[in-house]
Amino acid sequence: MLETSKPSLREQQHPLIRNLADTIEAVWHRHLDLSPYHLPEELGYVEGRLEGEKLTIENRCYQSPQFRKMHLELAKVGTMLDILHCVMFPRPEYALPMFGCDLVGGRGQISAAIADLSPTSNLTLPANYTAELQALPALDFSQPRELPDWGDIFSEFCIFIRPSNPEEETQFLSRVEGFLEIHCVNAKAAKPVSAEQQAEILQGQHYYCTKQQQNDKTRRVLEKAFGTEWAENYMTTVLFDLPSA
Ligand code: BLA
Repeated sequence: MLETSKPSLREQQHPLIRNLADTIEAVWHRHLDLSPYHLPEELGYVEGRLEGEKLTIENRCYQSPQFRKMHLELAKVGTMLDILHCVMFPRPEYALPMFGCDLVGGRGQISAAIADLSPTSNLTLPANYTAELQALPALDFSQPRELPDWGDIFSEFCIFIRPSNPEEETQFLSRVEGFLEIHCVNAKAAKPVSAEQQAEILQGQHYYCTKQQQNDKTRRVLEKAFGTEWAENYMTTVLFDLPSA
């Protein structure tokens, strides 16, 4: 049975995070044949302390015939920090990009909103993805943000902004929904690839995860609350685990 009750953290999050979490799960349920994906027992729900505030992490994880792991994480640090993190890891037998999304905010304001469909082979997206992503309406955000050095994994369609008003929040939300619709529909139509191509896709996923593990801002939050070793383990086994060959 799939867990259908809403977790408690969601109601306490910034409205954009709450709405995006609901949207992501709605698109997943609409298109994909979901079954549970079991995280290590002790890492589904985690509590720690960061600068005197309670850090709570709530994970939802699914899999489907096309996706090895679909991870939606909500985290909250007292009233300081609200976080949504989501990654869809395709099974390596399909030439599909990685969907990734991160929202970070606090005190009523989202400071970072990022979403992308990132390539896993030759640093280019499949042609049908490129065509469909190009056909989405052009967007104009007033506060674009600059990608960090490790951000070479992201595609030309990556959005990284600080939303500056409710209209921009809505635009961001609908763009993520657009990404997910394109992704789920294409994933369902995807055919398994040759063993040779699988090896290349696995390598692409490895590269993506290795780069994401270099995000010091994520690491620092986790280290401060749970310690260096725990943070390393969490980043490499829960957030960005490398698929086994
Ligand atoms: C940025 N991620 C951040 C920031 C924090 C976190 C505090 C800085 C916010 C800011 O600069 O305004 C923290 N993110 C977390 C934590 C978790 C998390 C603690 O997910 C999990 C528990 N990050 C991802 C994914 C992407 C991503 C999937 O997890 C992209 C698809 C990107 N986050 C991302 C990027 C930055 C960021 C690019 C900016 C990094 C920088 O400016 O150096």
